[in-house]
Amino acid sequence: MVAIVGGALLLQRAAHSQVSSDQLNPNRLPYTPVVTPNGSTLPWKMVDGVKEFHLVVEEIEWEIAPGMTIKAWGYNGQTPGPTIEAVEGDRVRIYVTNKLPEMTAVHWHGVLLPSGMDGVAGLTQPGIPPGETFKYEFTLRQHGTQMYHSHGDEMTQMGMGTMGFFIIHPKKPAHHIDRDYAIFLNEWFVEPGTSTPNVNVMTDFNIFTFNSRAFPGTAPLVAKTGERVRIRIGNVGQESHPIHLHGHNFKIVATDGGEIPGSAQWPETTVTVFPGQTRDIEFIANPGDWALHCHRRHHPMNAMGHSIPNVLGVSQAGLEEKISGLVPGYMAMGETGMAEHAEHARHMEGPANTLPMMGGDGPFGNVGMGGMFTILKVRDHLNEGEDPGWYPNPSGTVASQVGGPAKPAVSGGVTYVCPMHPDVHQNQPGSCPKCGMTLKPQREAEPKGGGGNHPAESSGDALGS
Ligand SMILES: [Cu+2]
Repeated sequence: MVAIVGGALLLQRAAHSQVSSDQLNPNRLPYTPVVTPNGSTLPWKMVDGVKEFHLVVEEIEWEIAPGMTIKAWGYNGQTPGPTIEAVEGDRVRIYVTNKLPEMTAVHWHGVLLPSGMDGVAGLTQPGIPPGETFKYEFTLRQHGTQMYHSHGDEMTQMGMGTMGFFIIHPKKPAHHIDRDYAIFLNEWFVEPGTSTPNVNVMTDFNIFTFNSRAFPGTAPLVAKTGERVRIRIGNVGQESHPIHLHGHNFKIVATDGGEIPGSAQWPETTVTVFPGQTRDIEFIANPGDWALHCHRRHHPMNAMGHSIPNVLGVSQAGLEEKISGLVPGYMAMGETGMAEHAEHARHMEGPANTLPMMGGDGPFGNVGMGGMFTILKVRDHLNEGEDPGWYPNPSGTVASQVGGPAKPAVSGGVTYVCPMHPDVHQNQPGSCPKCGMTLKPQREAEPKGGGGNHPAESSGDALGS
C-alpha cells in the first residue's frame, strides 16, 4: 500500500505537467480531443492494458479573472479538475490522493459501474482520509458526457470547486466532430476583499463562472466556418443556468443519460442545464463573434451589490457634493443604469480581490458583461492555437449610428459632458478631470440644416437627449 501511494504521488508530479503530444495528437487518437477552455485534459498511462489516471484533490489558488484570486479546492491544481477522456470499452484505473484537510470520495457521475466504485463516502466506501490514496477501477460500458465530483461534505467540497468532466468517447462515432468543447458551470459567493468562497450561501451568489473563470477572464471558443461544433456543458452547482448561443440554432444531442435520438431532437438557441446534469449541443459554425452566455440576467455579471438601494430613475443631483463631504470620494451612480460602472472600474480602485460588475474591452468599446460570458469566434481561416482577434465584419454589415458618427463639436452642435459631473462640459471629446470618465456627446440646439446629419432622421438622432 505504501508503495502504491508513493508511486501514485510520484506519477502525480508528472500529471501536473503538460499532456504528452501523443495524447493530444488527433491523428493518434480515435476521437476528436475535447478542449476544456481555461482548463486541461488529464494525462493517462497505459499499464497492462488499463488506462491509469491520477487525481490529487487539494487546496489551490485559482484566478477567477485578472484581479481576483480565490482559495478553492480542486484536482491537480485546477477547478474544474482536468477533463478525463477515455473510450467506451476502456478499463480505467483512477488513483485519488486526498490532500484536503478532511475526508473525501470521488463519485463518477453518470458512469455505469459496480456499486462499490460509485464513490459515495460511507455508503459505498469509507471516506478517503487526508493524506491517503484510494484506487477506483472499472470498465466503461457506455459513451457520453459524464462528470466526477466529491461525494462527501458536498456543500463544502463542491462549493469549493471539486468537480470535473469524465468524457467517454464512442468506439465508433456516428459522425465526425471538428471541435469538441467542455464548459463547467458554477456559482460562488466570495465576499469582496476575501478569497475563500462562502459555501454556506444558498441563493445569493456574486460570481458566476464558465470553467471557474468569469468574463473577461474566460477564454474564447474558436471554430472555422462550416465546422461541426459540439459544446458539452456540465453543472453540479446550486443553480440552473440557461446557456444561450448567439448566431446559431443548435440541437441538444445528448444528456448524461445518453444520446438523444435524432427524431427526438429539436432546434434551440438556449439550453438549460440543471444541477446534476450535462447537456451536449451541436451546430454548424457561422462566421462572426458570437456571445455564449447564461441568460439569467444576473449571471453574465460579476460581483453584485445586492443590498444597494435601487436608484434607477431617481435624480441624484447635488447628492454627490453633500455626501462626499462626509464620505470622501463618494460617487453617486445608478440613476441611468449601471453601464457607467464599467467606465468607473477602469480608473477607480474598487474593493480588493473582487471583480467589477462588467468589463472587458471589445472592438466597439466596453463589453457590458461579466460572469458566465464568453465569445465563440468563427472564422473562414484560423491559425490554430491563436486568438483570431475581433471579427472583421464585411462592409455594410455593422449596426451604425443614424446620421453617421458624432462629429467634432461646432457652435450650436455637440457638447461633451461628464455623465457624473454635469458641470464638466467642453466642445471636444475627452475625459472628466474629476472622475476620469469618458465625456458623452450631447446635442445642443439642433442647428439649421441638420448640421450635416441625415435630415430625414435628425429627430431620431441617437445622440444624448
Ligand atoms: Cu446562470
